[in-house]
Amino acid sequence: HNHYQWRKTGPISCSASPPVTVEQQTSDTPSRIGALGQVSGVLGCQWGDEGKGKLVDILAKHFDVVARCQGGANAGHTIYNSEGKKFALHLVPSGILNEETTCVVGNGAVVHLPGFFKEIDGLESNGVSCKGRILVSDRAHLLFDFHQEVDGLREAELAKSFIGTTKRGIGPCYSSKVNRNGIRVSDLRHMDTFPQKLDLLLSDAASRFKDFQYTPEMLREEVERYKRFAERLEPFICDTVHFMNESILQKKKILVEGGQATMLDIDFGTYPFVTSSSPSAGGICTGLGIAPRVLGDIIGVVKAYTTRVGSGPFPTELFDKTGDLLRFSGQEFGTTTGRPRRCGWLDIVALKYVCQINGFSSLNLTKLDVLSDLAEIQLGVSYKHPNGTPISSFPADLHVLEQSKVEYETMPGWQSDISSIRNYADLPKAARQYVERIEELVGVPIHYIGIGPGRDALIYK
Ligand code: 2SA
Ligand code: GDP
Ligand code: MG
Repeated sequence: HNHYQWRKTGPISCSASPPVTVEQQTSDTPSRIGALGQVSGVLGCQWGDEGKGKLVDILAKHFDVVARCQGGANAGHTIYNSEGKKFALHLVPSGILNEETTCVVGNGAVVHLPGFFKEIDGLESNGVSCKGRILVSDRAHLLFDFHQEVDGLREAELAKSFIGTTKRGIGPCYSSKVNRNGIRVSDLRHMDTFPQKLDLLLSDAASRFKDFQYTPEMLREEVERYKRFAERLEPFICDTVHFMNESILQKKKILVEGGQATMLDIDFGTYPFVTSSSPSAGGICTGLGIAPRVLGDIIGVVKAYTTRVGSGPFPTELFDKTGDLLRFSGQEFGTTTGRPRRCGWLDIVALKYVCQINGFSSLNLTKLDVLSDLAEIQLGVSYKHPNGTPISSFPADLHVLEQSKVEYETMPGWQSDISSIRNYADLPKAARQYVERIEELVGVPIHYIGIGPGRDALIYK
């Protein structure tokens, strides 16, 4: 069929107009997925690692394009194919396992080319064909090894107040972008001026950090390396703003995959303990060059409890055996760095704030199975100021946040294995009560419930 052939005709050209082919809804498709807006998004509601990758992988077969709009290889999205084989993706969108999907790395993302090629080689050697299926924006900024080194130096300089970054160079690369001396993918087409630009960036870093070693030899080597990368990247480079907008005109279905989450957003997160991009709904438009009015459904992904990796406030954090149990049962270790994740109860105050910012059409509650062993489950429903007054919205002031006391509602647990249940009605009553209480508190329907890491472990509500 046309759609398939378009994908198989070799590297995608940005200027060619592919045929209009919105995938037909098959009989086994829950009608809800078929009805998702032409341009839909999947965004994280907490501090990341909610299971966005899994939902994107599941939805991908109903979309023509899956696009990343922000972040870089700090993201870690773990997905499993139908044979149960595990893949950990970083910059490559989680649509890649669905062979008919075109994957876009948008202008808002930052690209570390050595890491990108390594990721592609890993996928290819595991039987996932990437050729002609990934488009990288010519406007995206390049993240160099030196950005990663600077990330480490900045963290060391912060000493005890370090952010706990992934040390993937994200903050320093976005700093270069905002400083207006960053280097973009399109600059790889001008190797004559590239050395000069890179020299400016490296000299800048050397004058700022005394431990940053910089020699003319380093510049020469890096330029030679990037000449080879430029050649290898050429077939991937695309004016993705044009591609996205043409795809919209051609009625293609587009799914945007968020990295990190709103509580790590540079504007809305627990600043400065945040990432340097906009993982909330606004980032979709700025990171892809598409208009707000084309956005259809935005699905928020929220874990049935909370995790956070890195420093910063976490009001519902557990420091006891229950926290350890969640970490162990939920396998809460960083996909990119392997760091143990901090664990705690679901924070409804933070979730309501995130729902306001993003205007989610529905939620995917994930990892409900991880709570199965607990006799009781707590829901953080409100914060109280140290002076006793209730706090009506999520505070910007980290001092207020740190001093405020969380008030909990206690819900009964279900203490039975729910991982093989596929119908909402078959869930134990206490599990349904938990789901419905969350819906009631935040006012957004939960349409998807995760009860295991596998592709099929999803309940449609
Ligand atoms: P950065 O590296 O500058 O973006 O770090 C700034 C903060 O953002 C957090 N951050 C993340 N939090 C959760 N998951 C992320 N991805 C990986 C994963 C993390 C890992 O999927 O597990 O492997 O450690 C991610 N990326 C950034 C980070 O922890 C800082 O708090
Ligand atoms: P992302 O960054 O939001 O894509 O999430 P990560 O992949 O970093 O972390 C989520 C982890 O939970 C992954 O290891 C997933 O395989 C796993 N996972 C996702 N959904 C579920 C679920 O419903 N139940 C269980 N037990 N694991 C899940
Ligand atoms: Mg992750």
